Amino acid sequence: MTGFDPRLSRLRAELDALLRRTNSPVDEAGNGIYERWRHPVVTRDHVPLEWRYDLDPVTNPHLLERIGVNSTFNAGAMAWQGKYLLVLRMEGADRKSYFAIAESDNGVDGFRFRDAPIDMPALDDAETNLYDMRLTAHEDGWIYGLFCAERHDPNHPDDPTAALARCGIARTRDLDTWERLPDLVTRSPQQRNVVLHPEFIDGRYGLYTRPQDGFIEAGGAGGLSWGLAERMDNARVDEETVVDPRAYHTIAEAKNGQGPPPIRTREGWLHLAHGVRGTAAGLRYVLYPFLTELDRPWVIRRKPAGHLLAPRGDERPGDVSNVVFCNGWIRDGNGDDARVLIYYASADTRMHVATSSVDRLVDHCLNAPEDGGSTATSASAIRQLVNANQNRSK
Ligand code: M1P
Repeated sequence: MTGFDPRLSRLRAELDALLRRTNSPVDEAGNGIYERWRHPVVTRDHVPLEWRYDLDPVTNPHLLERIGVNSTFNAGAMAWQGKYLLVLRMEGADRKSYFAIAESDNGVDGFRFRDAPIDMPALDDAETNLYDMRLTAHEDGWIYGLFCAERHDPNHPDDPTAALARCGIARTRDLDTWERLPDLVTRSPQQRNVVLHPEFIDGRYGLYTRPQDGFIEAGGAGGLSWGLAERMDNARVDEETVVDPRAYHTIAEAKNGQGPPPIRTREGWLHLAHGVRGTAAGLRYVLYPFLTELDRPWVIRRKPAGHLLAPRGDERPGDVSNVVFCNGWIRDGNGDDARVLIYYASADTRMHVATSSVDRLVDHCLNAPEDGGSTATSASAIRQLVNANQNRSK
């Protein structure tokens, strides 16, 4: 279609139809633990035209896209003023990521971006790329955003692939104006995946960390970890202890990290994490839950075997296939039956939602078998279940 006005009308109509499209749970019995929803909730096609096009027919007579969006993924999430809010990792065609907020009235469709991306202050000129924000409404009254702040590794000036990942920290009271705080200091040289616990621990801030030796490889680092900081401005964690270790022949052999901040439940803190293992086709990212003790959120009470959610069907095509990633979920209500909206990205490309409830996720954590560590124990768990079912039907 040529001509400025007809093309603009068509672009507006397509975007409008997408924003009005209703979503529905996928019509299958599923596993009972959660339901996937049919349509992705935010894609690059949801991005406002004003962000991508010069809409002046004098300076852009062919109405060409000037700034491309590659993908919209890995969103932090929270309930905010009656809306369901996502802070998305937006990746431009130039590969730089930035943060932008999209909001919905019901959490499953109709996500609309605010007028412009977040104006996040930079710490210095060397900071190159910010992404994967975890939002924590902390009991100190601030809303914190913790994210990866990446820069070229100055120790390897001749290697354009050498990168350093730190945990960037910003805070806000209104999700509009953000105050940037100094990056988290830890002993580990690479800290890409850090999540703030929502409550004080004896007056200190609890942080789920993921120390790594390299930018991609965990190296000798033990797994999803935990540390305490006295303060969040100039935050420093001197000691990290492993909460959930990486383990041979599990879904988290290569690395694992906390997803969103955990949810307080009657049975303990409910967590969602990502586990990563190597395959012939590259790294595979899946999501798994576990419960930790209420008074000691760094101590696992129970962890079911394997993954809860893994890439499937239409979730596989994209920039990095075989990846689902979650850094945002919303507890929708106070009771044990409260709905939980799990926002997950597929293939580092788009955002989806799956819905569950606190009691279903807790039930899964408490009652699905744990990983026994071998073929024999996995097969034995099934035989026990079969025997129990056979005895029940006698
Ligand atoms: O491509 C999968 C993920 O890779 C990185 O994750 P990690 O920190 O585990 O290495 C990040 O770039 C993440 O955003 C991405 O989804």
